[in-house]
Amino acid sequence: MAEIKTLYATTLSDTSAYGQFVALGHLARRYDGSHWTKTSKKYREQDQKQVYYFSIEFLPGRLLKSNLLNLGLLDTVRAGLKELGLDFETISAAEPDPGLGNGGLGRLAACYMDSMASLGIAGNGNGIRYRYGLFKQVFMDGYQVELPDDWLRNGNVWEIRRENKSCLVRFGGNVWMQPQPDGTLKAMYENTDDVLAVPYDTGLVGYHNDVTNTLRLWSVELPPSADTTYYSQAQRDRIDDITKVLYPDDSNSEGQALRLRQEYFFSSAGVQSIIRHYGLRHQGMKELGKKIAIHINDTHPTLVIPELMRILMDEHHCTWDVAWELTKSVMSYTNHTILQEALETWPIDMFKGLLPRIYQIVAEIDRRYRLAKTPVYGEALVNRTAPLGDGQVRMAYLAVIGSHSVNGVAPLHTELLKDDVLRDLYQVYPERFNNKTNGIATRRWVQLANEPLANLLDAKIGQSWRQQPSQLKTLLAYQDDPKFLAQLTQIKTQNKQALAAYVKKTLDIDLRTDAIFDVQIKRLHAYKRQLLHVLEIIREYLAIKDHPQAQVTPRVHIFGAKAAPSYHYAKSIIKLINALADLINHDPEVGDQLKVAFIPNYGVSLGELIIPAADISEQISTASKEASGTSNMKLMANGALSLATLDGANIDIIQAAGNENEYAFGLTAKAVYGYYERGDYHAVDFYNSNPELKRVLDTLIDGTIPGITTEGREIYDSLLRYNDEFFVLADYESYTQQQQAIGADFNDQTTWQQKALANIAASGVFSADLAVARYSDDIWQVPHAQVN
Ligand code: H2P
Repeated sequence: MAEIKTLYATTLSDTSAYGQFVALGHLARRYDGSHWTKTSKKYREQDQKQVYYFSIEFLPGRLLKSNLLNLGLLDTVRAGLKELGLDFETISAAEPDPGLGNGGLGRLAACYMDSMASLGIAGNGNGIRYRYGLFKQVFMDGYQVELPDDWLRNGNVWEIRRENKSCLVRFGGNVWMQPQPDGTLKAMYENTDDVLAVPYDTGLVGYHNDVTNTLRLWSVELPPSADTTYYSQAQRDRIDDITKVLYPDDSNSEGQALRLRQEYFFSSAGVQSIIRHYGLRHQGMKELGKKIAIHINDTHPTLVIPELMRILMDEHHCTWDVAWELTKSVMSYTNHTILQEALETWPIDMFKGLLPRIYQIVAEIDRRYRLAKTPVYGEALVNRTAPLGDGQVRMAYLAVIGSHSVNGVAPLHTELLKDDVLRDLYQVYPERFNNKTNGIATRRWVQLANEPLANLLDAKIGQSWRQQPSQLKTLLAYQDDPKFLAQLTQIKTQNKQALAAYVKKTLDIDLRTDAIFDVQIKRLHAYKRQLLHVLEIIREYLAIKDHPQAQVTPRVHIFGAKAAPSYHYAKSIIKLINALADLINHDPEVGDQLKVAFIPNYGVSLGELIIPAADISEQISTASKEASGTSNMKLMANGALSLATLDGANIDIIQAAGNENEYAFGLTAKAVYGYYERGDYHAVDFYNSNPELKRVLDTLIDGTIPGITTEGREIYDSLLRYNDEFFVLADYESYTQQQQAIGADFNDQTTWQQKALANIAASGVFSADLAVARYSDDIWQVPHAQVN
């Protein structure tokens, strides 16, 4: 391989897997580079409307394999390497997996970027190039310990530093408006803290269509003035901090200010670069709404609204009214959660100090909103919904007021936005609200992650499903084909073997591949209720201890989850799961009937290993709390059956695949709201009236599970003393009943695989390509390749 010689002046056999990966990465880039240039040229020549997707998180996963797949080179490269005696999978696994996100939000952004490129949409990602990814999770004595994720240590083959496209971002100082001879006002600044935003671009390769789009991530550096001005180490560190880590701890005001700086940093740099690019081809700003769409993914990038206003007014001399109409026509906003904690607000004093000009603009948006809406909707509603209120800047409200479209991510979630969380704003702007149910990139989650399944599908229904996901439903014709069902079992077993080997290697636990692989993979959060799953494991454990001779269907409970570093309760749950795993996995009486594997450091790459091996997909959030969920879709597409509450997109999954093919249970959102309204939820009543539940809960504090004295008590108290905020106990009975049904049904593999098949067949509905096509038609108004 010439590539290796050029790069390392060494031979293949002397090169590490990482070195081989870098060489292959360069090779892929060489192929893709011409597409990238051609794509930009084509967009420019055709003056195609650009979509800019702003997100504080992007979780693209490893890119080598997906780029090769999309370029149509995967099989060739694999075969070529084999001839050289090299294993592609080993090389591909040497690529660092960029952890530039936390969970569903960042992964959704990555899936949508992939779909935009694959549908030929001029889509651009805009985010932050974090120096360190989300922490690396290890367990020590069962506790989560966070280690830095130094993902850029050896450089990054995919990115290109574009120093010539850097721009300054301004913080602090004083600002005033100076009248000009021509009657306009000019914003004047003094004593500002400027930083340099430097873009790093990564090509995003479309599927078999010669399109390569751009993900632009911004990194902070000292401004050019640092060449002639002294910056102390403390000042340098303060600047470096802006793009150092994702979600700095915001439990104190310094951390909060840092997050605000991060958010303005990438919003401002992104908008500046958009306007500069637009200005290359257009005179004046008139066409902006026709040529640009800016998407605000969750509230973090909301400051793109006042930033665009600033640039239009201060730098392009638009009047307020013109700038405001343009801004609204360009902006759209997706809300991703109804949890109060995620509706960001900033103390006005902090905001004003850090972003004085932006504050003036937000204050003017606020003043005009109040002026226009008070006569129509009354003072009370306007006070509740204005961008400024209670001493805070309210980002979600600003996002709604400054956009032409606001969407939720599943039908139930959108209804809850309208009825509850954003109810007042829905009165004011009913026409802006719409639903866009989430979707997943089937390319990554089936074609790459589960190649045996993808090949079987090709053989059975042809390859068109790879581009037209609705074709998957033609699989239903094989529901009574015993040979096909047996092949599904065989593939699942093969995938379970791969996962079992990994678990053996990392955790030294032996898993039976004929056991039910019962999987819960997502952020560790009280509303996602990993705790409910834990109670079932304790129940199963006690049942085996009571009747060691009884026949049970063997089970493996698999978890993957990180807890936010300052989220104490979530960390206690991790400790509980690990302590329980320790007890069960080492109990000779339990043997291989029951195992618990908490796989550390969950992320995209581990997802690719776990999801194809799952039989059961645990989607057990308290109804109304999970906006959509996307692991539910990935697991379904790989033939797992959902054990699910009627929450988020679970409802749509159950509807698409058929209730008989899933295990639904628990309170409805309406029932949850009923408890809130009446105020009559008494967790302790469930404890007192259900002896089995009482016994299960008591194990948290009676020493049955060693090593959890404090955590056990804390969790027990959260349920009984503090009345179980997320209704775990209310759903215990219906959940454990469904778990027992699963145990019985799994023994009939033919019926089970028929259900798995129904899930795979229905999963096309949840393709990101279809979701992105809906965003394009309804919100961004951009053309795209046909998909159905
Ligand atoms: C969030 C929501 C999910 C949703 C996802 C993408 C914030 O992701 O909670 O319900 O599917 O956005 O819209 P997560 O919890 O995985 O961090």
